[in-house]
Amino acid sequence: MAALILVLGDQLTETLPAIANAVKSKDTILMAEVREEATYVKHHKKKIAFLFSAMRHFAKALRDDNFNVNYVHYSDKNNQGDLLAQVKHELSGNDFDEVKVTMPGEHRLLKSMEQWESVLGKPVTICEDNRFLSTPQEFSDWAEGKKQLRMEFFYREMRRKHNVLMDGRNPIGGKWNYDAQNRESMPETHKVPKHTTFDIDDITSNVIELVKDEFSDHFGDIDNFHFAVTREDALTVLNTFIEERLPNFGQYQDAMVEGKPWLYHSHIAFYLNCGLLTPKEAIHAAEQAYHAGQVPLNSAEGFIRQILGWREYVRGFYWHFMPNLKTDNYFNNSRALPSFFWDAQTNMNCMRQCIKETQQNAYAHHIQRLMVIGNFSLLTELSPEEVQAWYLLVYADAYEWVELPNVAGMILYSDGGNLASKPYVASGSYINKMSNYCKNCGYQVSKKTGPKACPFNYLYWHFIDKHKEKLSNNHRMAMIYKTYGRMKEENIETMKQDASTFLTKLTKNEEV
Ligand code: FAD
Ligand code: DLZ
Ligand code: SF4
Repeated sequence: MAALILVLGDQLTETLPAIANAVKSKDTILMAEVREEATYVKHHKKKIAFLFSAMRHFAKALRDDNFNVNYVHYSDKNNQGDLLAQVKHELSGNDFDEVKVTMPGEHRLLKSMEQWESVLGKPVTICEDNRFLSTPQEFSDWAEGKKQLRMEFFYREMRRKHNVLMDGRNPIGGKWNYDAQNRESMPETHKVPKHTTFDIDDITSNVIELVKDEFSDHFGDIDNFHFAVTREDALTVLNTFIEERLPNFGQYQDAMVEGKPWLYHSHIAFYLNCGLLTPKEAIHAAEQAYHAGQVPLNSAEGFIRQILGWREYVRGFYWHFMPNLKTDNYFNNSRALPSFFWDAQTNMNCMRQCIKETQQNAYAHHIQRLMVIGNFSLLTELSPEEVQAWYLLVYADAYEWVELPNVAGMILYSDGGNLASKPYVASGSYINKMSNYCKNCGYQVSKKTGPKACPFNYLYWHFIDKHKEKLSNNHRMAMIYKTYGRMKEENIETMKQDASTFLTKLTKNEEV
C-alpha cells in the first residue's frame, strides 16, 4: 500500500502522525502552493511569503530526512490551483492506493475533505492533529450541559490535566490567575529588548520576488521581511523570548506604545500556528524558567494561560460552534469597513498606529487587536463578515480556527455571549491609560462631545444606550448601566447625536 500524504501549509510538524508514520520507501508527501489557499481571502503579502518560505524549508528538511517529497511550486506548470485538483492530478499518473491528510484548521476544508473519497475513488484517511493539548471532542464534552462557558474554568482543567504550574491539586502560588498584576502601562523612557530577526536566504528571497509578481494587489508591505522560516530559527525566537522578555511579559502585556510594535510579547503565534513550534514546548519552556527562578510567577502564568488556556479554548470553541459562529450577528451590524482599514489614513491616532503596524508587520499584539481595532469595529457596528475577513487576511498568524472565535466571540460579541461574558467595549480613557497614542491624536480624549471629542467616548455611550435591552440584565454590565442611569438625559442625547454624525461619515467613507 503506497500512500499520498498531503501536508498543508500550517502542518509543518514532523511529529504529526500522518508524517511520522509514513513509510519512507513507499509513501510520498505532497505539498503545494496553490492559488485557492493564497487568495480565498487576499492574505497579507508577508503572510504568503512567510508561509511559502516555511513550506519550502520544511520540504527540504523532510527530504534531508529521506522522505519522498513532491513539492509543487506556485509557478510550476502542473500546478492545479487548488488542493483537491492537485491531489487528483498526482493520483492520475501514479500508483497510490490511498490518500492521507491531517485534520485541517478550517471548517470549509474539513467539509471538503470529507467528500474527497467519493470524488477521488480512493480511501482518504483524515489523521489526527496531535499538536494541541486538548481535542475538539474534549471541549464539547466539557461544554455539554453548561449554561455558561468560561475560559478560566477550562484553563484550570487543562492545568490539572497536564500538571502545569501545579502543587498537587492546587495552583502554585495559591492562585490560578495573576492578571491583576498584568495591567501596567509602559513608562516613555523604558527600553524594550530588540525582537529577534533573521536575514533572508535564497529560498525566502525567491518567494519574496514571487509575492511581488503574483500578489501585488494584496494588503501589506513586503519590505523588511525578518520572520523565522525554519524550526531551528523559530526555536531561537522562543528561547530568546523566554530569556529576555518573559520576565516582563506579564507586567506589560496590555501596554501599547507608539512606534514599538513588538514590546514584551513572544511573537510565536506565527510559528505555533504553522507547526514550526509546538504549544507543549512553549509551555514547558516558560514553566522551566519559572522553576529556575528566572521569571516571576505572574509572567509565567500569564504566558502559559494564553497558550494552555486561550489557544486551546478558542480551538475547541471553534469546532463546537461552527458553522453558526461564522454567520451569527447578535447586534445585526452591517456597516462596510471604512477605507482606512486598508491604508491607515485616519485622524484617530490609535487606529492609525495599529493599522499602520499591521500593514508593515502582519502583526499587532493582543490589546491592539482587541481594545483598539476590535473595540472600534464593535462600536461602529461594522459587518461581522467583513471584519472576520479582514482579521483573517491581515495577520501572519491568522487561520480561521483561531481568528474567528476571537473576532466573532471576543470583539464583536456576534455570538451573543457564548465566548465573552460581556462585550469588550471601552471609551477613550482605557486607550489613554494603556498607551501614549492620545498625545499625538487629532481628537482630545478628555472631551466627551463636540467635533474635537475622542470618537470612542461618544460611540461607547451610544453603544450602551442602543443595546440596553440586550445588555442591561448582564450582571457584568451592572456598574456601567448604573453610571448610564445617573447621566443627564441631555448629555446622552448630545453623545448620540455626535455618534450618529460620526457613523454617517463612516458610511459615506468620509475622513474621520
Ligand atoms: P503573545 O502575546 O506573546 O501570547 C502568547 C501566545 O498565546 C500567542 O502566541 C498565542 O498562541 C496565544 N494566545 C494569546 N491570546 C490568544 C487568544 N486570544 N486566542 C488564541 N491564542 C492566543 N491569535 C492567533 O494566533 N491568530 C489569530 O488569527 C488571532 N486573531 C485575533 C483576533 C482578535 C480580534 C484578537 C483580539 C486576538 C487574536 N489572536 C489571534 C490572539 C492574539 O492576539 C495573538 O495570538 C497574539 O497577538 C499573537 O502574538 P504573540 O505570539 O506575540 O502573542
Ligand atoms: C494560508 C495558506 C496559504 C496562504 N497558502 C497555502 C498553500 O498554498 N498551500 C497550503 O497547503 N496551505 C496554504 N495555506 C494554509 C491553508 O490555508 C490552511 O491549511 C487552511 O486554512 C487550514 O488551516
Ligand atoms: Fe484614540 Fe481617542 Fe486617544 Fe485619539 S483621543 S488616540 S481616537 S483614544
